[in-house]
Amino acid sequence: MLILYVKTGCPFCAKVLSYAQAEDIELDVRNIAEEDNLKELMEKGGERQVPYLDDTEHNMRMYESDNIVDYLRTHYASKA
Ligand SMILES: N[C@@H](CCC(=O)N[C@@H](CS)C(=O)NCC(=O)O)C(=O)O
Repeated sequence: MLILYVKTGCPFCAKVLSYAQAEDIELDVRNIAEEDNLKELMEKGGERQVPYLDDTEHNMRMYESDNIVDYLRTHYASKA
């Protein structure tokens, strides 16, 4: 499962979301406006910063929108 932590109005989150949508990559999007999601993010990453990706299947977690887009492109984008 690909979990993406985001915040409303965050342009870096929007960039990742827009890339994933264009490539038909399914994300479980969790907004840190919800306390439980913020708590999860802090437990996993230790910093209050979004976007943050948790690829549960491959045990890979990361901050930084450019790195997230690169990761999605390399591992999940359609090669067609
Ligand atoms: N260089 C980072 C910048 C991320 C960033 O600045 N995120 C802001 C929201 S747009 C953030 O998490 N701020 C902390 C907060 O809103 O609590 C990236 O490209 O992902």
